[in-house]
Amino acid sequence: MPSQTDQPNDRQAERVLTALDRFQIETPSWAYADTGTRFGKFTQPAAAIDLNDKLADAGQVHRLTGCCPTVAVHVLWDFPEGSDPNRAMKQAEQCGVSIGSINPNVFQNQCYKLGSFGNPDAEVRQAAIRHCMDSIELAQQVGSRCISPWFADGTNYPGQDNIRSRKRRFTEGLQELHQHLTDDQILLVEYKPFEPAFYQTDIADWGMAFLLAKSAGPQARVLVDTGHHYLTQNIEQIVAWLLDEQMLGGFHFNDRRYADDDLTLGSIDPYQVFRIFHEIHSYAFDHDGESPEIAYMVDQSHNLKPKLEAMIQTVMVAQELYAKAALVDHAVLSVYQTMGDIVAAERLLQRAFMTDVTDTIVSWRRQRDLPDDPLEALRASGYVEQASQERSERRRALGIQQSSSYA
Ligand code: AFD
Ligand code: MN
Ligand code: MN
Repeated sequence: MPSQTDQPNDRQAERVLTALDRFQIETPSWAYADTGTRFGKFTQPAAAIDLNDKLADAGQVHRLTGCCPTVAVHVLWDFPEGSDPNRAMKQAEQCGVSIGSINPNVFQNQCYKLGSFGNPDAEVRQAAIRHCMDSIELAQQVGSRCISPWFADGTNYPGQDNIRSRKRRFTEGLQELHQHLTDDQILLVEYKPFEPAFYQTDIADWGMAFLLAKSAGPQARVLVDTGHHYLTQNIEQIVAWLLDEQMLGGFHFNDRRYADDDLTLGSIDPYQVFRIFHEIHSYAFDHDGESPEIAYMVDQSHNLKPKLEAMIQTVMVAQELYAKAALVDHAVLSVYQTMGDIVAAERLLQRAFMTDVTDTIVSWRRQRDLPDDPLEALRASGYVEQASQERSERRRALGIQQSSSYA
C-alpha cells in the first residue's frame, strides 16, 4: 500500500475542490435526540428534546461544515399530532437549514405487529398506506421532494405468513403510494436483511427493493443503507448495478462491524466507503461528469459518542472519502483495465485512498469562511455545554426523566 504521505498535485487538488463543491449530505433529526438499543439508552444532557432543538443542532453542523443544508425528519417523532409543518419550515430556515427527506413510521404502532404494507389484515395495510400518503402531503407542505419509507415488515417463523402474498401486498401498496407523488417527488425504497423481523424481511435486499421500486412507478428508486448488508456483501457492486440501471436513489450512511450497528461512517471500513464513492465518480466520468441525483443521507444513532461530535466527525469523513475517490484518474484506470494490469489498476485506487487531502479540504473551508477543523470549532464554541444546561433545565421544568431502562 502506498504511504499516507502522498500529497495531491495541483490538478488533483482542483479535483478535490470541485468534488467538495458538489458534495452535500443530509443529517437525520433522530441522530440528535436520545436513542439507544433495545437494551436501553445512555442519555445525554445535550440531547435534543424536540424538533426545534434538532433543527438547531443540524444548523450548527451545517454552519461548521458547510455541506449539510437539509435535515431528514421522522414523521411521528418530529411531527406529533397537531404540529404545524409551516412553523417547522420557518424554524428550519432560522437555523440555516431546510427540511429534507420525510421518513414515515409504519413500525411502532401496535397495529403493525404483523406488518404494515405486508400485514395480512387489509385494514392495517390501508392504515399504513394512509400514513405514508399523509407523509407525502407533509412533504409537499414543507417543500420536501423525498419520501423514504423503511418497512420493518417480515415474519419471525416459517409458515407464519405466505411470503408471495406479502410480496404482492407490497407491490400493490407501493403502486398505490406512488400514484400520490407530485411530479417532482421521489419515493426511495429501503431494504434491510433482518431486524426486527428474524425469519424473513419483506424487503430484504437490493433485488427486492429494485423490483418493488420498478413496479411502483417511474419516480421510485432504491435507497442503500450501508448498514443493511450481510458482512460479505460487496456493497459497491450493488451501487454500480443500481447506477447502471438508473435506480440508485440515495444512501443512508453509517458503518457496522456486525449488523445494523449505526456506527459512525468510516469508523470500521473507510476503504469500503471510498470504493462506493469511486463507483459514483466512475459512473460520472462515463457520463460527461454527470452523476444521477443521489440523496446522500446519514442514518446513525449515536448511543455512546456525543451526538453533535459524532455527526460532525461523520460529515468530515464523508467529505474526505468523497474527495479522495475523486482523485482516481479514470482514463488511466481504463487503460490498465484493458491491459489487464491488475496491480497498476488497483494501485490507482490505493494511492487515491492514501493521498492526504487534509490541506486541500482546509483551503476549501477557508474559501468559505468555515473553520479549518469543524470538530475543534464545535468544542471551542461552547454550544454543547450551553445546550446541556438549557435542555436540562427544560427537561426538569417539563418533568422529563432521562433514564435508561432495560427491555
Ligand atoms: C433504522 C432502520 C432503517 C431506517 C432508520 C430510520 O434500520 O435504517 O432507515 O431506522 O427510520 O435504522
Ligand atoms: Mn436507514
Ligand atoms: Mn438501519
